[in-house]
Amino acid sequence: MSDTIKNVKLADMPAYELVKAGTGGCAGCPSPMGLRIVGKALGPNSIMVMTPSCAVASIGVMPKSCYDVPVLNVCFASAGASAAGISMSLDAQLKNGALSGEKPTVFTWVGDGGTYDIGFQGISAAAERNDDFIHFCYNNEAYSNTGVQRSGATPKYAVTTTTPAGKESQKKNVPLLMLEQRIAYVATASLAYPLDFYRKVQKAKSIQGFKYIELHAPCGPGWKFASSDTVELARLAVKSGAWLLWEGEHGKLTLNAPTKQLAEGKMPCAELEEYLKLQGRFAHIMKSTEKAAAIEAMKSEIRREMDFMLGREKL
Ligand SMILES: Cc1ncc(C[n+]2csc(CCOP(=O)(O)OP(=O)(O)O)c2C)c(N)n1
Ligand SMILES: [Mg+2]
Repeated sequence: MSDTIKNVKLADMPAYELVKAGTGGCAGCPSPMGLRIVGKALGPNSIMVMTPSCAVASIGVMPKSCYDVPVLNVCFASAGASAAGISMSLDAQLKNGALSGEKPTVFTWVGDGGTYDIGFQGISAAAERNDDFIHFCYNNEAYSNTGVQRSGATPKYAVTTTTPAGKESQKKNVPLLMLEQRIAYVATASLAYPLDFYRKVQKAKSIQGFKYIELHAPCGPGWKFASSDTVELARLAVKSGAWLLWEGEHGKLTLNAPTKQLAEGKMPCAELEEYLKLQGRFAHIMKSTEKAAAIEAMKSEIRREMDFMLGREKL
């Protein structure tokens, strides 16, 4: 990693905008916010692959698009295969002279439903083949576009339209699965830490092979919070330990600030309740007689995750 990538500042971010005026996203939608940073890190010489999601539904009406780069909207199951095919085709064209110059960066922009559940097989296969593209999962912890159904990334206790009494099982941890697939680069990111996200995208661009970056993406209509609070929710998730920031290269894990300081006890975690009480999807817990026990259970799960990651970092 070069020092310029390490010491990135806000002023280093290019003016380039991947998301143009006219996005149909909800007010406060985390997807265009995240994509703007992705565009600044990758630049216009990029090709984006999407699966059905809010990011696709808000693209605009044909023949218009709010995205500045070529976009392919493919079916859920084929994101991994489609991005791999495009990347291989570019390699072949560069080799036989049909294309010259720098290879466009191929990346996917897929939701948690598309990543954790419906498209998982194809993404896992691309990771195993070490295909040369970046897979982004913008994780809004539900199938938001179709009315907020639960996904494998929905946290325990959260109300969705298919878990009206609160989800009973724990969420899956796909970034950790990717770490254990020992892919070229894996990272988690947050909208509240844009420089960390930008650096991670730049770093992924500089590495050959399969890269996976998951952005925590609080969804106002889905989680039931005010549209002006998206970044605040993202920040509280990190500060309370509900979302951990880390990166890994070929199985070697590094915890990032402030997660590392929180996990090591060098900085106190924000009260989890501050994060939960802003979200209507946890309102049933906040009003229940089991509130204290549920919050304690969530905190102990966070502690377990932090201890696990601290131990994993030493390997
Ligand atoms: C194979 C298939 N199953 C279901 C759907 C319906 N569908 C369209 S978007 C969507 C939700 C996707 O959720 P996610 O990937 O998390 O993206 P988000 O909507 O949250 O942005 C679903 C289930 C579909 N288009 N194709
Ligand atoms: Mg989603």
